[in-house]
Amino acid sequence: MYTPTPEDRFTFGLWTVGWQARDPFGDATRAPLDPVESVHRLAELGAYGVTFHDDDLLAVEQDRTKAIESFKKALSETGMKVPMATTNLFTHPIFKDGGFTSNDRDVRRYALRKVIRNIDLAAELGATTYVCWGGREGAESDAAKDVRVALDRYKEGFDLLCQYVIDKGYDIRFAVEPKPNEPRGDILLPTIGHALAFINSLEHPEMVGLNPEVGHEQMAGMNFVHGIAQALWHGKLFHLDLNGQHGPKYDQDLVFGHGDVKSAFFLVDLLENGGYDGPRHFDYKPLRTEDKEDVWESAAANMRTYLILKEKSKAFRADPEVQEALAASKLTELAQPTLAEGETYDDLLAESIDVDEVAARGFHFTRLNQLALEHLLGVR
Ligand code: GLT
Ligand code: MN
Ligand code: MN
Ligand code: MN
Repeated sequence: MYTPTPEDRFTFGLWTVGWQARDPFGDATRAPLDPVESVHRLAELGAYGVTFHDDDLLAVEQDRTKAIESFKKALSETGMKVPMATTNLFTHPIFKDGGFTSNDRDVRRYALRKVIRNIDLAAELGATTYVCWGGREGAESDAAKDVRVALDRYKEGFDLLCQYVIDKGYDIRFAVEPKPNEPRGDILLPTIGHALAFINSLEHPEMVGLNPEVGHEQMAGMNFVHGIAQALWHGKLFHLDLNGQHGPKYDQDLVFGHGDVKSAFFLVDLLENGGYDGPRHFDYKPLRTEDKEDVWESAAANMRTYLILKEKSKAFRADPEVQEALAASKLTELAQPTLAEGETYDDLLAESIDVDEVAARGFHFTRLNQLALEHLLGVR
């Protein structure tokens, strides 16, 4: 029942299962993983596809041409798709002050070349979303970065890349992935809201949207479900990174649902009913404590959890008591425009109400919340 199939459109970054678990305090606990093996194992588990950074393909084979050939072969043997690709602008020391916004102009020019080269490959593999996570775009000191000027360079980068995609005739849109901090002390475009505002100042705002990640918004103390809802409202939810996080601390990248499970429930409910039709993409890290078989257990756990929550969301919505509680909490009334068709502010101004009577009305949100919790806990 909770067995994933390609129709569920679950996708994984090659860097997730392939993470060797090197952290700031300790060495790798797992050997490098061949992308070919990842494609096969994920396909066996029922995934729809994989996503990759340019450098992920070189995990075990250093020759780019050969690496791409064997990756393509694995894709055609399994039927796995590549809906999204991205660039590694953070591992190599050259990116220590960022890629698009490094103070060093040579670095910025190199970063753009690196992205363009991988966009060609992304297009060739059929990817329609190109993610830009600017993890190194930022600073540790406010003296070290003129943010206004850095945003000029950020915009220049996106404008150039959009023009490249247009000129090549590629069917690709960009998705900005916000994150508040880590690895930089402060990262530019730290939240969904900052990124949405930035996108509006670009030459081709219609070609740029968002790739929000659960943990990144929660690190900033944000409500991820609200952020996703607003991104959908703006037509900007191009893609997303599902994982788990326990509140504002370092980026945990836990298995989906292994952090704030109640938020995960409402997120799945929103994705399934809110008009998102893109891939359900996992960006998590198998725990550093795990061995090479546990990695696949954790990959499967992401998908299984999503499917369980999807079932829970259906049952929640179908429950007559929930429907009654939703109406009692006036969710249907919120969907009604505040002014009726043809009404003006004159009609509004002419009206008077019994303020004390209206103020005394309860919204009964506790009952609704408890019903959701009981569905989630499996007692209803
Ligand atoms: C990196 C980062 C992720 C981004 C990836 C895309 S790479 O692992 O932590 O959140 O989504 O560049
Ligand atoms: Mn991510
Ligand atoms: Mn993360
Ligand atoms: Mn990550």
